[in-house]
Amino acid sequence: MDMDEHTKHRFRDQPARFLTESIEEYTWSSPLNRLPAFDSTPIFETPLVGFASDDDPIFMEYKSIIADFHLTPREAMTSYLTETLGNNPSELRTVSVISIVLPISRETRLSNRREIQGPSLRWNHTRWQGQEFITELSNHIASLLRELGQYAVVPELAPFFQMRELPDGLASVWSQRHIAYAAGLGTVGLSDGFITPKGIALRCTSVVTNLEIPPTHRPYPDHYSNCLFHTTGTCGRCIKRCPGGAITEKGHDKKRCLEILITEQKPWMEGAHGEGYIGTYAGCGLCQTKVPCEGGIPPLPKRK
Ligand code: B12
Repeated sequence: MDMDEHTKHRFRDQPARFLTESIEEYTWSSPLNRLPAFDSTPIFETPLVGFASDDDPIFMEYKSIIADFHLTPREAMTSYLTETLGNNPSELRTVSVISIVLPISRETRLSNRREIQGPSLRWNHTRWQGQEFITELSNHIASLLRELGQYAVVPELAPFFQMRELPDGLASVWSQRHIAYAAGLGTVGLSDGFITPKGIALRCTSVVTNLEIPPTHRPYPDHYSNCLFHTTGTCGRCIKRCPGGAITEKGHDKKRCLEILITEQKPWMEGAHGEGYIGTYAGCGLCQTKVPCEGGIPPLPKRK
């Protein structure tokens, strides 16, 4: 890519705006953000973009909220510099994280609303083809930052990314929802899903860079405030939507959820629900559709 002076100037002047626009433009124009089996209609709508700084104490708090192995943005960048580039990380002054939420298209949400036991074909294609697009988008933003003279790494695609087994189920060294919360993009809900102004039906990614970017304000009073069940004690619609009882008033049972995804929805992959399902599992997502938080933050009638 040949960077003209105007582009460099826009980047230096307003990095948050420049990056947000670059992410939006790539999402609107990439052929990978399209479902070939559904008339090439878009997979994701306009993304939400937020920024957080490694200086934010929340990243150290995640070491007790999640586990000690959860990486701070600085640790992710240091691993990248030493393992991938063989550089001395002492020169790192600032580390920021760019968090990107990709809302699933309305048509796909509508198709999944009609389902009661496993995902619609559109949702299944979104799970796998959507993730391919997310990989491309993440790599594109990291390359753009490198072209502009920064270091950049996509933690989920880096060699240091790992999944670990905790007593209550799987956890990764880089949790996208926790990163998105830090970057002010939303809060979690009873189902564990991340609820943003564009809803809970989404996928997300993030990029770490040594660029200084003003952090996004976190407008939410706490990490559950977008969930009706947590704020008013009402709702709980996701409890009823789960086809295998993995969600209760106590929250989300990850081990049970995994069993439903891998074992109980296996017939979907074998044609029980029609032809054309792709990937290694069908993808479910029923708790993210036909719920009040599906496409936005539900209005809160009254607080507990
Ligand atoms: C492991 C994993 C799973 C496991 C376990 C899920 C889990 N809860 O961890 C299984 C296989 C069961 C699973 C299932 C699904 N997954 Co999954 N999964 C992941 C993965 C790879 C890692 C998650 C992780 O590390 N979690 C760490 C643990 C500790 O976090 P947690 O349990 O969710 O954390 C809860 C508590 O810590 C609590 N909490 C307590 N105190 C505090 C304090 C603060 C400040 C905060 C913020 C939170 C918090 O809130 C959190 C709720 O999210 C991520 C990708 C990634 N790298 O993040 C995708 C991801 C979480 N999955 C996703 C999706 C879409 C799904 C499915 C719908 C299936 C599908 N179609 O792909 C289902 C539904 C899951 C559900 N209801 O949450 C999306 C999330 C979308 C969303 N709206 O939230 C992600 C981010 C993938 C992506 N690239 O977009 N998944």
